[in-house]
Parts: sequence; structure tokens; C-alpha cells
Amino acid sequence: MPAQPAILVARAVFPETVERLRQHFDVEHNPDDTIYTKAQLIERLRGKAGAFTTGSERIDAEVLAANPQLRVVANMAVGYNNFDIAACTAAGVLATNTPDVLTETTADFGFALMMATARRMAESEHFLRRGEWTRWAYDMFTGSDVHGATLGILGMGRIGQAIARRGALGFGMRVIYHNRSRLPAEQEAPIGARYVDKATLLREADHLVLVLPYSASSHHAIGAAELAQMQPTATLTNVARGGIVDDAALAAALRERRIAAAGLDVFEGEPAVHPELLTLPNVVLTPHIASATVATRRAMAELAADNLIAALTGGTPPTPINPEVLAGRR
Ligand code: 8YV
Repeated sequence: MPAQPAILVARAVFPETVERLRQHFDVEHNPDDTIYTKAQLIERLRGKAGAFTTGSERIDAEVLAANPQLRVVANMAVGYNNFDIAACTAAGVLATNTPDVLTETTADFGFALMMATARRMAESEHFLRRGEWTRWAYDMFTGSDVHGATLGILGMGRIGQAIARRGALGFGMRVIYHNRSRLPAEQEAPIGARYVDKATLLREADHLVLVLPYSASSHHAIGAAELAQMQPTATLTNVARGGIVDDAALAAALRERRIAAAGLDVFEGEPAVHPELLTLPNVVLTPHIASATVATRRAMAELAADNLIAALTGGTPPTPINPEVLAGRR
């Protein structure tokens, strides 16, 4: 029997997924869940035809040049800012991600984080746990309404639209959005979404939610200048990527109450968190868990495995990022 292709599963993942991959490949996996340095990643990839990666593995020209035998990198994430796609394509390496399977779960979490931020749920819970709740007061933890408010979405892709649906159809919110391109009218109509320029979005949103991909052009899309355009009563929620928000500028705006509150699931330089954010009461902080339900993480792992298996066994990978690589192989 010919030897099976070798692959690296770069982070710990469901044992069932590793078992499934073993039916097709000679698998090196990482049950200790070590986060590899670049040198370690290069070393582990030696002789591997494929890699199962997560956001913590950066696949760039150097990693690819050191491993010319590599044919596919399958990310267990919809975001792929950890991949240099141009370098992958130039090296003839197929890159894949996991869209769709996490859309609704991530939208649930984005909406929940926005609500927790508007209604001060974390701050009031901490107050209660500290034993400071001794009586009712008319203005105790008064926040801002979500129902009927203006929901602003920056980045109206699949997840942005799913959050907009929740706001419009479930909470009677007025939806405004800004995106690289405007949605077709038939997608705007059911949720009454109005396309606006970025300045209008910043000025009019009561609750601004960020759901855009991270790239050089979205780096610090929300910085001091943008925060200054928001209403002092507004909230900001980020379930996209760290680096889209200038966390130091956000901490200053929250400290000076130039915006009311923020909800953050992602951070610049995570898992490190800007130290001032940790000291502020008006920010809800979660550790990059928007896609974290058991069912969705399983679906993400399975889709990454589907891509890897198809790419290395002559099938059609379901969710390629650079399908031109496949066309070039035929
Ligand atoms: C992942 C995510 O958990 O899919 C994404 O883009 O941010 C999360 O769902 C994370 O990237 C780990 O790969």
C-alpha cells in the first residue's frame, strides 16, 4: 500500500477529528496544545503535505519557502489574516477556511455582547459579587435601550447580516451599515438596512458592531478620530479581530466617557489585553469565544478536515480561499 500523505494538526482539536484524519493521513498532532514559534512550525511542517491550522499559526512566505512540499493549509476559522494568501497562491498552496458554519453562532454572541454592554451586565454582576448590593436605587446601573435603537454595522458580510437580522426582526432596531460594497436591494429590504458612509455610521449608531475582516486596510479602522465622531451614549462591540480597534484610543475614550461602553471579544496582541481596559468598569471583556459552542466548533473542525481530505485525495475542497490554485493543478 502506498504511504499516506503526512499532515500536521498544529493545535489540539477534537479527538474524533484527529481519528478521522488518521483514516487518510499519517497525522502528527499536538495534544499538548503547544503554540509553535515560527521556527517550530517550520520544523513540524517538514515532509507534510497538509496542515490543519488555527488563527495562532502564521503561514507566510518564509514558512512556505522552507516547506515546498506543502500543498494545502486548512484553517479552522473563517478569518484568515494569519495566512499570506498571495504567498500561498504564488507557492501553489491551497488555503481554505470555515465560513457559514459559524455565522449564526457568532451573530448570537455578537448580539449578546452588544446587549451585555448596553445593559451593563458585567459591571453590575461584579458589583453584586463584591457584596455591594445593599438596596435598590432609581439610577442603579441604568444603561441604554437596545430595542428600537439604531444598530450600526461596520462590515456587512454573512455575520454582519445575521446580527442585523436579529436587531431588525427581533428587537425592532433601525439598521444602518457601512461596507466595501452595498448589498443588493433584495438583501437590504427584509431588514430595512440603510447603506451609509462611515461618518454617518459613526455619528448615528446607538450601538456600533464591528464585523469586518482584518487586513492592512482595516487596521485601526476605529481609532481616536472615529471614536470622537460617536455619540457619548453609544456603545461599541468588536467580534471581528483585534487590530481593527486602536485599543489604547478606545481605553482613553472609555475612561473619559466619550463613548458609554464597549464589548470586546478580540484584542490587539491577544491573548494580551491592553492593561487599561482591564481596569475600566464600562467594558465587557471576553476571550475570543464568539464561535465557541460545542456544535459550531465541531462543525468548524469537520469542515477544516473536509477541506484537507478533499485537497489531498483528489476531491473538491468545499471552501477554498484561493481556488485558482486548484484550477492550476488540473
Ligand atoms: C476562531 C475566529 O475560534 O473563525 C474565526 O475567524 O475568529 C474564531 O471562530 C479562531 O480564529 C481560532 O481559529
